[in-house]
Amino acid sequence: MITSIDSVQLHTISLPIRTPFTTSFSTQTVRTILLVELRATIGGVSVTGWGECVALPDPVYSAEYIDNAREVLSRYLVPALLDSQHQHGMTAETVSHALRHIVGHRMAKAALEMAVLDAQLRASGRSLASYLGAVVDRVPSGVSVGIMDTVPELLRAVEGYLGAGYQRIKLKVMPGWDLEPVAAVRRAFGEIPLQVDANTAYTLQDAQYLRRLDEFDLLLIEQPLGDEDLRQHAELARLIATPMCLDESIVSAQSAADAIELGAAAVINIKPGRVGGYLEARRIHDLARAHGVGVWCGGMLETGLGRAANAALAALPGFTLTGDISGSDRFYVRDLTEPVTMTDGFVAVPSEPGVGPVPIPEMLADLTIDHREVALGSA
Ligand code: OSB
Ligand code: MG
Repeated sequence: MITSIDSVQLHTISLPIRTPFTTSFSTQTVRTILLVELRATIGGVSVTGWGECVALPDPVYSAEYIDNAREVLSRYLVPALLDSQHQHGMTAETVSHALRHIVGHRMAKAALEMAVLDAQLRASGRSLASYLGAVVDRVPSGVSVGIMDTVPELLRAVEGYLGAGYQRIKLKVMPGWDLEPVAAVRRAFGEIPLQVDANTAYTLQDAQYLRRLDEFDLLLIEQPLGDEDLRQHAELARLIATPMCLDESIVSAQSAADAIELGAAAVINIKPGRVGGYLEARRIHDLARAHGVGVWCGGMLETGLGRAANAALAALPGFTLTGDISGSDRFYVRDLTEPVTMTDGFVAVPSEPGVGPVPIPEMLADLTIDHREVALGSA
């Protein structure tokens, strides 16, 4: 039980990205990230927990965006958490319940829950991996490759990632950048594990066109249609042979259950931030596993904090597909934390207490573009 929440600070940092990362919805050249630093007293010990919010600067992947996450955290979520803590006490397991009357804002809620969970685990000396039920000490590492200006440029990038040891390549696609780059990568590199991600760029009218991807023997196609198009995804899944994987559409265990029941998802990309936190992510894992639906852990260009936490989640037994858990150097020359490294195609699952890594104070100071302490008031 958490005795008291002593302070909550919101840090916004700006991390330069090595090379621009283009998806069907945007090009990122820096990763602006909101972090939650929570100090609490637990069993007489003062501990600090860190949470990383995966929201992007603009509402182009999800409705949430960084400025709105900062606002909802300071104005609603942190006060609601304090209020609940004063009335009923609190553990990481009760955070989502304490915040349930605030509609939506799952990425902001996930960051706060992650900070509480990190603090709680640090106080008890337990790792996130052990807490979640990890069964392996390293996870296979896949890489998400952005949309490029030319096919030769893409082939050079893929060659570099394969040479570095990445075990699976995911190509970002969109209308105008789909069959040709996929065919070129297949031709150049043979039977490598390959999949594509459209980030909602198509409609069901493209079904016959998307069927032409079947000949490339892809592991899956990720989120070809809109985030609310569950029924259409089910229909598309019946029209094409490539396994259907959902990302944006899955925002909770409930939507995962619906997608599975409808036949809209043969595979699920689990992103803890998108679904409200690591605990809901584990529920989706459990549900999918019970239904024989494979899951893998997605990424949102996390710093070492979120990257290490994702590696812990991906160590659960239902994560049967290689996730987007790359080394820090996939995106960052210097990470906020000690870098997460990919070795021989694997990322190690941290065994230190809590999430594992913590921000390097000098890096945090150098990268910070906004810092505020949430007024805890007298609740
Ligand atoms: O759709 O999986 C996605 C990055 C930002 C937003 C959405 C997505 C992605 C990625 C990158 O594909 C995954 C990573 O962090 O390596
Ligand atoms: Mg995706």
